[in-house]
Amino acid sequence: MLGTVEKYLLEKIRNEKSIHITLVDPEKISSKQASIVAQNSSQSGTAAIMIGGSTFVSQNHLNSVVRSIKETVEIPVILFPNNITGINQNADAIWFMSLLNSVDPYFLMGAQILGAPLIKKLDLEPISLGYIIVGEGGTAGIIGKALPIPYSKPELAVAHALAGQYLGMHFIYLEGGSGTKTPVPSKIIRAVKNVLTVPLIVGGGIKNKDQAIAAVSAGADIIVTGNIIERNDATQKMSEIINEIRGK
Ligand code: 1GP
Repeated sequence: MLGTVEKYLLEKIRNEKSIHITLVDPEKISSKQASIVAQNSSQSGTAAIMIGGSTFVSQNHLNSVVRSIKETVEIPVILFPNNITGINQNADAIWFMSLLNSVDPYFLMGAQILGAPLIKKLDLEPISLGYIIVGEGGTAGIIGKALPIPYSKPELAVAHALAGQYLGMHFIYLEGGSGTKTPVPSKIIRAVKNVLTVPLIVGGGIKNKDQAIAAVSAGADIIVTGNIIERNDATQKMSEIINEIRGK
């Protein structure tokens, strides 16, 4: 049976075609700043808040970031963990993810086995996700010991995405790496979208509406932006992105 947050995301995609999620990296932000970002993002029309980064953050700090966001906004808060330390009881859901192109079994199934009992105990909603690192891959690629798929090899991205779908994953995420100069190219998004029956998430390096439109026009159902929240004109940029992708 699907959980509440997953149903909400699927329904939103059905109604709006493509949606936006804001990623908050707890390493880079105080809990007060996090609640302001969440408030602004929510007012701009983002569908949910994802919380996670690529390296370790104190669990006390993670806890206060999640709590202050939950106290501020109504939209779902979904954990985006890089390890079992990214689990927190105050969120609504967690991307239960496997890094499909990692060479380290820990990131394929090890952390998941360690974390699953705690997720059950905390009654967090797990949302199954196949995570694939493409292009430069950024810090996530290094920490996750991934063999990033070059942008020149869309067929390899397709093979990974299909494998995730055939294993029963409910969402597939093409990750270009946070802050990457070149977001995931349309060619790769289109090729992957062509074979998928589950929603496709695309993130990494999306900084403006043109890049967002390119991603959704190529088939992204969800785009994730993180780094732009650090800009002075973040709220305006985010509103532009969200308004542009609606209905595309
Ligand atoms: C990273 O895909 C996300 O996991 C978002 O990337 O920070 O570059 O927006 P940015």
